[in-house]
Amino acid sequence: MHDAFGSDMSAKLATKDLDAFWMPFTSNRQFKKAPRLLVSAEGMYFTAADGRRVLDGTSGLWCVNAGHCRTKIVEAVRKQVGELDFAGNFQMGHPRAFECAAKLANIAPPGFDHVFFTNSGSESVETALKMALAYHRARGKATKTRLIGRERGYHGVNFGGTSVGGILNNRKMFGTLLGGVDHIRHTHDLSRNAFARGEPEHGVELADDLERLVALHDASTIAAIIVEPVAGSTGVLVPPKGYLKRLAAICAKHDILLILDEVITAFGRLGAPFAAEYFDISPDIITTAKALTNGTIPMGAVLVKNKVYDAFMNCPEQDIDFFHGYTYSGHPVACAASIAALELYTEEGLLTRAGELASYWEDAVHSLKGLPHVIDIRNIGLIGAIEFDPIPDAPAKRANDRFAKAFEQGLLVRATGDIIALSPPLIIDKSEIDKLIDIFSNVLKTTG
Ligand code: PXG
Repeated sequence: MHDAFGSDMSAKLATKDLDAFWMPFTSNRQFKKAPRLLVSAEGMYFTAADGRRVLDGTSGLWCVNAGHCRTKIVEAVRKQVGELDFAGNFQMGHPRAFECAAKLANIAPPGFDHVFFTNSGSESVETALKMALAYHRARGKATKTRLIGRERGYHGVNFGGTSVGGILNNRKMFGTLLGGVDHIRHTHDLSRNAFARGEPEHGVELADDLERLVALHDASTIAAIIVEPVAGSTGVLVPPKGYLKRLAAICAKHDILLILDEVITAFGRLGAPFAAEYFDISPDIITTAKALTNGTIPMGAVLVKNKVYDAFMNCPEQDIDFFHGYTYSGHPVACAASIAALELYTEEGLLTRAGELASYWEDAVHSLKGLPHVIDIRNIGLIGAIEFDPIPDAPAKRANDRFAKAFEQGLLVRATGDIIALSPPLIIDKSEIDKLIDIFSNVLKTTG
């Protein structure tokens, strides 16, 4: 016997069974009228509640880079939870957290020898922003308190991340947010860059917008800028050629910390372990989460350049050096999952596999050009995006309809605004890429 929530759950779940869960970033009433439920997963596929296999075109939510339910990670979690379920890391410690941090520092870009653990991308962002403020203060530069973000940026949903974020709908309901925050312009420019393959040609000069804010506020008031190397949630905005290097140079010139938010790009999404390496820049702080554990257990990590860490280590030895942390910072089960995931990524060459598939993927995604309502296609690494002309007075409907249709036809994609984003697990092979594109081109041909 299974109750309504058992594993043989059919699509016939009554609306009342779904009522209690207030779902995140969801049109709850619409969803509950026609729920899309996933009940199991393996490798490249989910299984839906009605038994259909659904190709995962989004790595869950940019998480499962090695594919679903990988035995090595599942076993590591099973073992850890029976051995040490919980131990804190405030003035105590357990070996898994140290092991995990060392493993991460080992694959991190040069000069990132220290790791602060969190439980999500949002918490990694808050941690990085607070670190930036405290860093300058610890160096006697206490006037550097301003935080800069970018229009259309997404840095999670807590107050700091929402404040430096630049997506209207994520901000407008929540009052004045943090003070002392400003934003540089975004880089999306269809008039010059539509259908660019990889990094677009035009827009390097948009990095100079940081100079505009320096001229307005003075560098002595600016602590840090946070940007995504490739803006994900807003619909995949690939940075113009040379843009990130120019931004990094302006930061260095003005002693502004560069926080690279790699929550979706870390762990091989672009074909290098970190986007910092892919774009050949050296930020000061890198925020991660998601694929850190292959999505198996919630966890985030902030990778810290040595100069930042060292600035905190000048206080008297008996003093707490950073008044910040979470009960679950470095949770043993999350650490076990992460250690196993990082080993798996290395063993299977997944940290660089996207680079091997990138040109095949690029051709595949751009083959959708010319289909109805497609006004742009973008790609980098194993990321793709298709943008549609919006239906007048019904923003986001075009992409939402295609997302729903794709799910019916056995493919999970992600809709954001009038854009569909694709980010399959890095284990995808060429025949699965063909299948994904096949299903989706059919959806585009048959949806109004
Ligand atoms: N920074 C970036 C760059 C992100 O992409 C976060 C921070 C926040 O992470 P948490 O773990 O707190 O959600 C994110 C999250 C999508 C999508 O469809 C993207 C995210 C989350 C959910 C959906 O693009 N990114």
